[in-house]
Amino acid sequence: TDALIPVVQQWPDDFAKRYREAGYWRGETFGAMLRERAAKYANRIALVDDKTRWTYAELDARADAVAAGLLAAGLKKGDRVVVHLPNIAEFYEVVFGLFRAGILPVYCLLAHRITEVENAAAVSQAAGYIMAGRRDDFDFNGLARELQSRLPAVKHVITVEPREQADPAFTALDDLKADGKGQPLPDDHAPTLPSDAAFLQLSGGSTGLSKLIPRTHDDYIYSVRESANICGLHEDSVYLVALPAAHNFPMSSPGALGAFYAGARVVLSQSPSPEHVFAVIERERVTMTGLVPPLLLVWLQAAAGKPSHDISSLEVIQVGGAKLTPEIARRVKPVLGVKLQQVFGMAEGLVNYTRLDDPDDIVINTQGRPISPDDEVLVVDDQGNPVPEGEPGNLLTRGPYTIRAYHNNPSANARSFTEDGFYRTGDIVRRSPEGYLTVQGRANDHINRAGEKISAEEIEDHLLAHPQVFDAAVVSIPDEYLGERSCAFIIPNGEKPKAMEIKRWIRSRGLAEFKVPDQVVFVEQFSETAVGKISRKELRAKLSAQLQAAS
Ligand code: J2J
Repeated sequence: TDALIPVVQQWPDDFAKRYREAGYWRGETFGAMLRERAAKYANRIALVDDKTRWTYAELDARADAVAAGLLAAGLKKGDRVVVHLPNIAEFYEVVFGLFRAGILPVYCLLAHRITEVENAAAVSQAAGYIMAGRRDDFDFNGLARELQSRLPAVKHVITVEPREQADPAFTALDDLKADGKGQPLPDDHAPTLPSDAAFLQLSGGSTGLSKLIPRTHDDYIYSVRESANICGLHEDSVYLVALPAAHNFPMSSPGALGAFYAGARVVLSQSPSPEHVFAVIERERVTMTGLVPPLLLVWLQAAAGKPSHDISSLEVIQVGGAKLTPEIARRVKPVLGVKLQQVFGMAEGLVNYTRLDDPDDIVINTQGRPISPDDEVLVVDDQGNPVPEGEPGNLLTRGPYTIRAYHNNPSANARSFTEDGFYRTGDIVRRSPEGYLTVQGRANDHINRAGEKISAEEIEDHLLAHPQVFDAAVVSIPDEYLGERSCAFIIPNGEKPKAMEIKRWIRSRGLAEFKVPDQVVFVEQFSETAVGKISRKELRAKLSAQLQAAS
């Protein structure tokens, strides 16, 4: 029913008017955007993976077929479908098909497992789940079966595997498309509005109940279009998706969507490791990609040795998702022979870039400045008062592509947004007089493990469910390679379990592998002072400091 269609908390009228008049919101939609590119670049290659090369015309036609198939299967405009796919061409065929049908993709990371997928499906009230069947390392058919048994509302399970390999319990994408032949598209009778939500993205480090981020066509296309400009994408650019395709960074900063916007070519790699990806770069003459800092380190190592492949087509490497240290930033140009661009972004909106013509000092020492002249950035103390320029403080922001609320989550909204609509990013930054931001740390209890955000509270809750755990605190420990790693402090309940058992326990709870604690430390108590007197947050900080001092 209509009541279930996610309602986007729209920007107040005066803001919306300003954003339109400034030309940020142009009334574009993703479905129409692809149609226009297909008209202009019909026979140019849009998308490449290990087995596929699709032209813009082909991607466009495939998206239509998917849209028609989804509607013929009984899905409706406004429905939500969880998308859980690897870096394969079908990812974009499916996503654009959903956009065209007015159905909202809910993006899960490939690493997510049943618990995260179930949460995303439950909170979004999803009617469908699209996955890639049995892969080398995981059986998504099994996950789909479990999902349907827990949430019967997920009526439609679609697999992108070829028909012959598809589990007969589910609909093969080929069959879905065949069934949709000749069906009209909703554009004919209920066109997608630019102010409609295009999709729901998961907030990084969400606890049990996922925080879902609704992004409208207008606001997201603005960020994508301007990102493509800032990053210098053009028709002859070749953008490599090395990070998980569902993540906001390779999706939109400028990401695959920015590349499509610019009429460029998108190349997908199923692995970001040099052994695999350097060959792809050489073969496809890739010009640009985005990495997280730990991957950059591996690339630097591989390129400093005897490189097995010619990666000289690369012009720009972007690094974001977690803090890049100046020492490593400095090595990028000499070792890889490319320009570095730092990116500090968030799925909720605000994205900062160092500009391609910025001096080295800025590129090495800052995480960039916002996309838009109308991105409002406040750096405030814990009472909400602005700190002196250049001093560290909490980053608050609002603007033409930053959400005003999470989907259907009043308590998270009360915590995460100020009364006048600023998003509390949870990041501690310094701002230079020129408006460049340097990330200093974090105010909230996320662990940023190689760019993957982990909520301490979520892991603690799962640990507390173990019979031999009396209490647990999960903290972030600095890590030379990962940036941060996770450590679980545990007060055993009677007999002490083995650390391996604790890790196995977290896995058995159906969570992504990156959430398994890297380290487990058993303690008799957390603190000499009464535990009740300090907050969880203070406790975590204290435990982390103790462990670092001891090592
Ligand atoms: C330090 N911390 C950073 C950076 C993100 C582009 C790039 C990244 C993301 C992303 C994204 C950082 N230095 N360069 O969505 O479009 C941390 C901050 C931030 C959180 C957001 C994009 N870049 N971070 O990482 O939603 O703590 O988005 O608030 O996953 O990552 O995480 P996420």
